[in-house]
Amino acid sequence: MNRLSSATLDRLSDDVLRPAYDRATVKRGVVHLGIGAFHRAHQAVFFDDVMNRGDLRWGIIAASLRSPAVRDQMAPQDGLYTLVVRDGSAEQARIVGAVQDVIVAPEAPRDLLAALARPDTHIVTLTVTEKGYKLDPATGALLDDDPQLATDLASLDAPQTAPGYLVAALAMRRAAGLSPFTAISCDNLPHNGARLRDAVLGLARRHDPALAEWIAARGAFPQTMVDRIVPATIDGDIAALAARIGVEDRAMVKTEPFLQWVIEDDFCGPRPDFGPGVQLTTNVAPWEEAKLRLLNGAHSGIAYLGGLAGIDHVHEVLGVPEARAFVEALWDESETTLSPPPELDVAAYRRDLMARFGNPTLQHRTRQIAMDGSQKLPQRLLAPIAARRAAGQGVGALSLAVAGWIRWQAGRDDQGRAHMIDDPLGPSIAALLAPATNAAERVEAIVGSDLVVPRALRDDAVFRDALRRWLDLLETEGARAALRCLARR
Ligand code: CS2
Repeated sequence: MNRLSSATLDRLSDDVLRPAYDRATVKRGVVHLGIGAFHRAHQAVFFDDVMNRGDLRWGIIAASLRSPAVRDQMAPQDGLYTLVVRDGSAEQARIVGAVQDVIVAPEAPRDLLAALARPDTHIVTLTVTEKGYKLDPATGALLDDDPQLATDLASLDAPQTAPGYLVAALAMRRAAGLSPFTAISCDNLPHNGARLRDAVLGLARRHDPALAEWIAARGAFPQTMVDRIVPATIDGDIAALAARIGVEDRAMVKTEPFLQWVIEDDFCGPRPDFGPGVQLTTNVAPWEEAKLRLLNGAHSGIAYLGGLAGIDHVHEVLGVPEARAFVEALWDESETTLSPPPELDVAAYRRDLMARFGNPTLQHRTRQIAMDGSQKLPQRLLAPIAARRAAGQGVGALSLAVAGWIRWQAGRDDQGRAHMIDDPLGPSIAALLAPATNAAERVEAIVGSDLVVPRALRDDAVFRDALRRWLDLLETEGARAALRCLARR
């Protein structure tokens, strides 16, 4: 079967939407670091929308910082891919034309630096996942002992990290008399703009304090809240799409209809008129906190408890009444720690979230969400736990989710099926847990170290006791029993 490409665009079935602009005349105003499925289903779609409306400055040069896989999928397709939006019953297919080129950074570091340093590059977006910022998840300090960061601290000739690329390119821009670009973190980190700025300035300072000052004075790192559920594509998705549209697309992404981007209105250069779906605001933090603690917090709880119960997909977990009750209980707890923006109706948001999680056509795997737990737990679960404990409140459901994460580290679910621990701190966590012989000792090992759990919670007896009881129950009777126990309370 033919591949999707510029040459085969006109062979697609009529119901497939395609770019309304001439891709050959597009300027490349955006560089994206970390081209995974999320970028293709989120930021790239907004830039595609802008160009469909006629402003052609916002083509994207995207980069993979590690693997050639996405370039190998997209290059034979001239950067084209299909966005498949599934609402639970019907699906809509749209060809996105915004990505003009994909660079594999380790193969061509100079090309990526040149792209970042081009005068036309006004915006740099990043989806490098929580661990890509090279900051300690518990303290936020630059991870001096990270081997890739150590390389970038020594030299920026061929950067290894996202902050390394930004610093090296900003130095080139400064030397060429250009302005900095606006660097927009699109990862699920609290204060993601400030974190990116910290990482960039921290690294720049170690190389050239004057450069750091220039970036601090002239650059911009707006904070953002990004939201769209984008499950990893599986082979069956590619085959089903090929049967439907008549060409094969190995770079397709599947997603839900929901799409939201809240961006702090702090740009140091040109920006597009983003249009619907993007909110520009002065205060992103309350949006971000609500999304991290409600959507992502529940997601992590669902991933560990559902995964332990041997359930493969999010919507199937929510088919278990006790699991739904657990999600509601977790939200009841987290909600009290929020200061939601006036425009956010939390009750409606919770109802919508439950419906989004229940979308049966997304096939969102619990194991996908379970990865990188050490990087996710602090903002999703441990921060609301700390806030509730500081107010003297209970943390029953939130600590069940954390106990689920500890149990997950054993590498087997309740049926004994093995899973990988895909986490940059996996080996350190395994080393912490190795000497422990029972649930109480495992909790002591995790809570007593500052690897993931913040210090404020170290001596909190209520939190420790809750964790100990849940972990014991998870180890002896399993996740379904623990969920039933929570539902009876
Ligand atoms: C998920 C997120 O994998 C995960 O950790 O919680 O990717 C989630 O789907 C998105 O943040 C939704 O906006």
